[in-house]
Amino acid sequence: MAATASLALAAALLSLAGLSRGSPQDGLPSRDFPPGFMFGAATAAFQIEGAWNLSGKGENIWDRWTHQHPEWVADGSNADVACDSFHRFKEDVQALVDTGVTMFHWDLPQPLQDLGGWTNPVVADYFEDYARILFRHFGDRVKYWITINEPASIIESYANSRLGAPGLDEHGVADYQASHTLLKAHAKAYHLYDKYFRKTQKGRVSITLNSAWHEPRTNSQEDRQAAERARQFYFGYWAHPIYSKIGDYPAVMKERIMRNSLAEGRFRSRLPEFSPQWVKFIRGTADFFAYNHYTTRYAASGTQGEIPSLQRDSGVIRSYDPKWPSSASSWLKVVPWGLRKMLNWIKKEYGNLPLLITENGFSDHGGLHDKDRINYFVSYLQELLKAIYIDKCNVFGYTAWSLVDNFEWARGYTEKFGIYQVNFTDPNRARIPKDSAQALRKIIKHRALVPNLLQGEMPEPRVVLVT
Ligand code: GBH
Repeated sequence: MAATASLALAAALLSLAGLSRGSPQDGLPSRDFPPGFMFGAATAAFQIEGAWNLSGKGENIWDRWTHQHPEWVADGSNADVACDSFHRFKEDVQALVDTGVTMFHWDLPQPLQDLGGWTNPVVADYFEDYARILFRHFGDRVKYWITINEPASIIESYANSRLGAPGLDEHGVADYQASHTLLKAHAKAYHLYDKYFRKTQKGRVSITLNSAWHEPRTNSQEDRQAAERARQFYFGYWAHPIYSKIGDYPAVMKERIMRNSLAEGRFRSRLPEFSPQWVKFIRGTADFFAYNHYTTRYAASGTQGEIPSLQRDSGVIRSYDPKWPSSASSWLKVVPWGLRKMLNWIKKEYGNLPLLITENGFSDHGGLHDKDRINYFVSYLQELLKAIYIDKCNVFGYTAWSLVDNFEWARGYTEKFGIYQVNFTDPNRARIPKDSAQALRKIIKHRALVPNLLQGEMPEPRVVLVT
């Protein structure tokens, strides 16, 4: 009796978690990824390389921020050595299943920050020069280019010093100015490629945007409108200038920021304006959609945040459902269905451009038997397959974050995202595959969400997936 009950429980868990092939409850038309679907695992230079002052490398804004303010990093650490990938890159490349190169993942050279960083429009020209060098030297091999990773995250550190480099507290002002230059820089790099490199190198160029899915907190009309405003302020902010038919920042942002700015006694909006020429120059500068997705937040109508700030301008209060399972990162709750909703919203809003998921992953505090991470990948990939087969979202690839445990920005080494463990006290920085690396290897090898990824180590009920 006990045995039957636990078998039944196991079967129920399996089908809840969608881990048994062909289970009718999981709502998946197919567990196979479409032909040509691309898989990968990602990481970022500053987070792994170390060698901060070797080989002619100059100081960047994250070197400065971590050295000047170790107290702003959760464990007082820095990335001077990190995973030492500068010396161990061969191992890491071997571990990579597929790769592209992102040009800029937050490590702006300090001398450019001394000129104002992204608030200074001249930095867009320097970025174009940098892009030219990369296209020239690597363009024969790199076919998928990402200009900038998560501009929405970059500008957070112009608004709140504790979130990262450059560590400014100019919320509602410098963050908006920085966004203007970031969009211009991206567009310049895109046009440069178009004009001089595309014909011979035949690659594709995009920019990685990120946002949580914003779900209305209640079903009231106010909250539903607030959720839509949140989508515009946190995502449309970047996507609308590039992917919409008319270009430019979303109308709701322009209106609300102008209104608040005038009410503060200013003579113009804190959100800079693009000339019609710039609107045209920026619109359409992506050959595919690149998107980082981790989590979901609730959005409710209300006024919160410092005066002035993006949050206050948005008129949205964001929160989590206490029922959503946690990770080691306070902001990262496990809400797989949010991915599917977001992919559908992107499709409705901007058309069904081919889309690459450039990051998706889960943090814990370490350990090789990372069941919760496997659960995260499986449950998000299930929602991805539903988006592909049921909703016809045009997703052509998926990249897991992260290849190796690494320097997690303001969280130091306290939150681990890797599918490979790195021993940070070992001078050799030995890498060991976690269970999640094996699980992903199976998925990629079979190009399918194969069953029994957790077989032999059935999850206790507490790790049952929320679907
Ligand atoms: C990605 O950003 C980054 O691209 C990557 O480098 C990083 O390692 C990975 O996430 C894991 O964190 O402290 O509540 O204000 C994900 C989006 C945006 C999430 C900034 C954390 C700060 C949230 N990130 N956000 S909070």
